[in-house]
Amino acid sequence: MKIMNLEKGVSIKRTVDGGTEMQRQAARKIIADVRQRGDEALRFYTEKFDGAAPDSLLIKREEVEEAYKHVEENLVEIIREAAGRIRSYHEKQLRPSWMETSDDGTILGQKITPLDSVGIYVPGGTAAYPSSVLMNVIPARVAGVRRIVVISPPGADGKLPPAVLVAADIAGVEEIYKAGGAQAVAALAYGTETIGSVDKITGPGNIYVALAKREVFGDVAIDMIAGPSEIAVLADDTACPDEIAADLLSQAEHDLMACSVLITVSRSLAVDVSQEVKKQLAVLPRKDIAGRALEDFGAIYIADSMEEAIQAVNELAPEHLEILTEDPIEVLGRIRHAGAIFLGRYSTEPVGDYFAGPSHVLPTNGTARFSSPLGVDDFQKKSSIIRYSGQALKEHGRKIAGFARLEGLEAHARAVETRLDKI
Ligand code: HSO
Ligand code: ZN
Repeated sequence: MKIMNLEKGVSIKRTVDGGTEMQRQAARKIIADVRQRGDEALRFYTEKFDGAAPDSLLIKREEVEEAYKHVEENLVEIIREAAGRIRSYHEKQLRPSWMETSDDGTILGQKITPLDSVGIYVPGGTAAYPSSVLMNVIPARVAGVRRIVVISPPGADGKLPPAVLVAADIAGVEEIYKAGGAQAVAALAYGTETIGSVDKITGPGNIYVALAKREVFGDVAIDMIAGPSEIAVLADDTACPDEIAADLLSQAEHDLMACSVLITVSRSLAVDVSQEVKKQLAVLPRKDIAGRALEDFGAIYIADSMEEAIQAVNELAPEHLEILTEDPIEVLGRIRHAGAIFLGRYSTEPVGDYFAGPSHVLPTNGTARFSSPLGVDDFQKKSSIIRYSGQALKEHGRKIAGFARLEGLEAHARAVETRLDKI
């Protein structure tokens, strides 16, 4: 990995793939076709892009039962335990509706209602992660969403990976469909004969899924458009180079465009980590992906002071931040922007990917400056509650009518005044 002095902050070329005009048009065409021809179009594109012609778009209960036979029992147990931890974490995010009564009888409040239905897109191929099924479905379930649909492209054998089916079942999903790409997003957004439309679509996917999500946004809600994984490690000379190298590689193996950086105040640590990365990369099964990602988007920065290092982290606003310094809690107070923050050497990033409890669906590409991890809030919405008493309207009615006339809205003013006359 290249070692650089952190002089004027971090400079990582973040390429957000907005797709080409041709790809955008292709996504639009598929969406229009699914809107028009429904299931028939879904089957057509599934055969064309996934090479499979599933007999049924809906996964039958027997297929789920069968899937359990293909996942080792102890792994099923691990998925269950992870699900339990993710559930307990998200239960802490639940907020009650509230109402407050003032002395004059005014009641103000906020009513929280779960979304009626959500569709969770699960990518296919080597990116079909059962952990991501849990990390999307469980926050939605805890939020109280009644209908949760999972949709994922089948392999050429017409099937979904057994571990994905098992994870969906453990998370309590009863509706799973085989379809992928823009066609799956269109089906979720507008519905087909088989698939009922949903109110919100979440989950990562390839460029066509991302483009389709942008396209249907407004008719349905979507979550964030997630970019490739990122990790920033902030370390001083108390950290272990082999552990940092392993953590940088853990995210680099995700994607050719994954971004792993170390920011440190110790030159000797920088050199040691760079050597360790080389050593560990050589024996990694996904060394081609991780190696390219590190070369193109990885870097080790040496800062003059912890102050400067922290400023660089805040500029980067990384998806994952590991703080490996003598006193991580003290540093934590100075971090403003990061999706998930891991404190100390035993909190290696994969602990969060699989098990600790927070969702691993996190803001990427610097969007941690203004957005948050996926959570219960993403699957609920709020209604404001207003109840004015006669006494309250009597006291404030003239002011309200005055405000309305300031805007030239006479009917607004009169709506208030018809009542005022009767109090
Ligand atoms: N680190 C990824 C999530 C993931 N890791 C899934 C392993 N499986 C999110 O940035
Ligand atoms: Zn990961």
